[in-house]
Amino acid sequence: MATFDVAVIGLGAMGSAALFNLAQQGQRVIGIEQFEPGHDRGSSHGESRIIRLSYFEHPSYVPLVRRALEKWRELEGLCGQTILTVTGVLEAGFPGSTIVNGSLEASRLHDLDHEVLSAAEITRRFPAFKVPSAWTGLFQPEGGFLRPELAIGQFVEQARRHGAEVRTSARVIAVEPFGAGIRVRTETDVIEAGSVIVAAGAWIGDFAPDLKPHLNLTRQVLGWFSPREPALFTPERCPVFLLESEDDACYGFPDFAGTGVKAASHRKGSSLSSAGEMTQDGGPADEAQIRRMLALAMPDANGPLQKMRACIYTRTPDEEFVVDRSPVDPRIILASPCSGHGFKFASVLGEVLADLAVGKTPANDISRFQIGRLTARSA
Ligand code: PYC
Repeated sequence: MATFDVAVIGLGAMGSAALFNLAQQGQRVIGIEQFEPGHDRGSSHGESRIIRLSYFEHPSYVPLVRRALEKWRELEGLCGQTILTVTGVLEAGFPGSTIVNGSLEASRLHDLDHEVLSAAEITRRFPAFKVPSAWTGLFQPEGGFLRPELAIGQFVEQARRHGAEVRTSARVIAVEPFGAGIRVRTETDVIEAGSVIVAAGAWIGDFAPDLKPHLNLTRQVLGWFSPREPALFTPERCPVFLLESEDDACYGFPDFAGTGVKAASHRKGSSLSSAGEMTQDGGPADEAQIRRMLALAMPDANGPLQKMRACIYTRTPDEEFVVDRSPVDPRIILASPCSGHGFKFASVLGEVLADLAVGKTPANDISRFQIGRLTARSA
């Protein structure tokens, strides 16, 4: 039987980052992944992910994103590849937009560089956008996009270089506390560790019975569209965007790889009863949903469809995260449900999870992500 200081279940964004941080600290650590790192069945694929500082969901995320930025740059320094591209982030919406108003509040509270723009100013500045005249926008220059598959691959690679063991195509079937630690059973093996990080994304409910009833898995469709005027949609001229109309919120990316402008709804999605149900294809209704926002606010991006893909959001009722010790056993650390906006934090949450796993108090405040806030509701 193999014995480790820490076992990490799931090598998606959070798990691979935790594995790296633990290995870098010299811990004996193993990472166990049911597929291959960077696979497309969960929540950490699709070529691009947003990083933004003016956090509309709550201003208390801002210090965490700041640390995440530093940690992404650290990973780039180690691997010599570009993982983070700064384009700035444009958020625009109807009067009363929770995205624009929330971002403005976070920007002011944390003294972030930002500009408030009218609809006409948005188009003058970024001609890719032609939003309705009543809309306003907020531009925050420090955000941009991350390359998820590359980032995960590099976390795993760097972890291996620091001595981590990695098992892929290994499905965990049980996580069992015993006197000296936690036993992890895969279909073929038994592994013992002092503590376990469960970063199983959309599969986390299988290992967290207290959490499972509070999670809603949704299938989110992503579309790549060939812009009608490609020159307007390069990363130099078109920032990462979040757009909020009265009935939807969409996000997207400039055409940085010649594969089109990627856009998706952040709100609409279809419920899944399990992660295994997710299929990769999108249908005409998915395409029409995304095109509605492009037609409204970015008409020149509304060109031929290149491809559609899907990913999973693991949503909590308050659309926030869970990063906490398990109520079953404090040596089991749960990290994952991120409600569709977690990827950017992987670099810093990797550090936080490593600290929790070795019994240290994390430098960043994660009290917002306690599991008790969800379980108390049903008590
Ligand atoms: O990760 O910031 C994010 C995000 C916003 C909408 C979808 N993802």
